[in-house]
Amino acid sequence: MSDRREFIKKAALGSIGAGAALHGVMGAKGPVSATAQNGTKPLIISTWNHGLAANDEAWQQLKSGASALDAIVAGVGVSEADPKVRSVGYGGLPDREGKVTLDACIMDHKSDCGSVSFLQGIKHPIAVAKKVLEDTPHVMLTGSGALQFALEQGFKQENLLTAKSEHDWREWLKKSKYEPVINIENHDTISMLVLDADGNLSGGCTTSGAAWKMHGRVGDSPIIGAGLFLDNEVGAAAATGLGEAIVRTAGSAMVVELMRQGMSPAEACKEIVERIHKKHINHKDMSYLQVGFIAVNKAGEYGGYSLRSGFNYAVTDEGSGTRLEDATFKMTWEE
Ligand code: SD4
Repeated sequence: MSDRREFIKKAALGSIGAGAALHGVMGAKGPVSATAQNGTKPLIISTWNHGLAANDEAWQQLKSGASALDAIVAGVGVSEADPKVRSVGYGGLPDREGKVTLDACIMDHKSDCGSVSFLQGIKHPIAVAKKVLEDTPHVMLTGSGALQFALEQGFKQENLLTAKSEHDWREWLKKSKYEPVINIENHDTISMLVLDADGNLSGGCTTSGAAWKMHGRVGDSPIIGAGLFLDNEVGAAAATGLGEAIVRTAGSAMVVELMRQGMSPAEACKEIVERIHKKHINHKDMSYLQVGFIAVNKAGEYGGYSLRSGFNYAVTDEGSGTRLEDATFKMTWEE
């Protein structure tokens, strides 16, 4: 049987028994009253509404027999190439020196991972991260070393600062005030989690990071355990939001550990958001703090939760296709 037919057969089997999807109280403030879950395989979940196009591409790739990692690279690659997505890849908002610097990582079901950080001039950092995973003895390459590796691998160096992003940077320069309000100006890091037809987990994450950051700043997104983590025995989690807060708390790794202890994906995301909130109540970052997590477990249950309102994620499965779901959140921006 061809890979493609095998995939379709497994996908069809996976959808049997999905039954009534128990979706949580989405877009609502307060506790997670029901676990968002579906239970089908394969399943793709990614952050923010540009995850819709990314999921569709990744889904098509899976359907044509691509590996989960190739599906992730192609899927989040749609956001990386889209200049309208202002916090990923080409067209991403630059740092305070007008440089677009990119962070990305990828991880597979064997816990192999690859990551690039502070990479400039390469439109698809997620593809370079995959090369780090496959073709080096390392997990992470950064800055000029990551660029050198990318060029050696045949990636093309190009200018990623669009006229629009340059214009916005010049406007920002007039005041040069750093206000990293992730949910308003900066909300587009794409993190994608895949549960494939075989029940294996993988994930990827790619971003131009917080706009107007200091030159050289690296966020959570390329850091395994912070922006992305998975354990194929348990589940996968990924983050968006203020990277500093996610790194301080090893956010995604903690979500996975809570799922290991029996929490549902939605409960685990909520617990870690609560923890991050508690640790930041008197912190200088609190006034603009936003963090959000998505998670999926081995059974195909998934969920998401954010500190503040406005976070959503795209979900794709066989039974319901691709849709956008609003995450439950703890508080509004006014609180
Ligand atoms: C960062 N976590 O570099 C990224 C930004 C982000 O939604 O996720 N924005 O801090």
